[in-house]
Amino acid sequence: MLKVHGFAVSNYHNMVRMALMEKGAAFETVEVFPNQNEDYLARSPMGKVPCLETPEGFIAETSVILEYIEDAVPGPKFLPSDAYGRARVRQAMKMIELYIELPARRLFPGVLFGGANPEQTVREVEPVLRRGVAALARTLDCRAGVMGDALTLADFMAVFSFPLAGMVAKKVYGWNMAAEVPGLEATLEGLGARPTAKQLSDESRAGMADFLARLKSRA
Ligand SMILES: N[C@@H](CCC(=O)N[C@@H](CS)C(=O)NCC(=O)O)C(=O)O
Repeated sequence: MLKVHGFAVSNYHNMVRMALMEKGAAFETVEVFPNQNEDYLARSPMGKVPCLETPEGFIAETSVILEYIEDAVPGPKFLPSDAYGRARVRQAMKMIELYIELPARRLFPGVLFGGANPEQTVREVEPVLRRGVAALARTLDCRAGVMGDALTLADFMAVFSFPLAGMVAKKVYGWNMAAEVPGLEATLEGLGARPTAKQLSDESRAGMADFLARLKSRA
């Protein structure tokens, strides 16, 4: 059986788990936190979370894991059947990761983890996020999903990436990021109300206190 290694508060971990849940797949979750132990590095070469344990071995990197799930797990399809449609979904996934998730993450320490964000980081991240959001406004097609009416792999990234990045942008810049992408707020609301996303968000909220205590004990 597939096993997802990660922890409940990780939005990347939840993207993977949502894809498996939406496929209707049976899988196990193994609680692991990012680490640099040799045995974990053999599974996830950067020591990051999540990684997926398959019958043939381990796979790391969320977007790659999502593609593996799409290829290997029976159930509903989350990529269009035509090459251009698939490429458009992959473009959205890459853009969400590179231009929303990664810059927003630079502000997590000050907003989510009880630390402080250096002024320079705060200054650097804003134009990057604004450019990313403007680019996504040109790219996404927000209806039931972020790339049209069908649920796609891009939705599993969007539903865990945008709300957290949006919360950070609101707190640091007083900026309602999602409002700048036509239809995105309603789409995220619909995606977030899916039983799979709701369950994972509830688990993430429930795990937050423990996670913060863990960070504090390691500081
Ligand atoms: N590029 C990785 C990023 C995953 C990632 O950054 N996960 C976080 C937890 S949410 C992590 O492991 N952080 C520890 C680190 O960056 O070393 C992916 O797509 O899976």
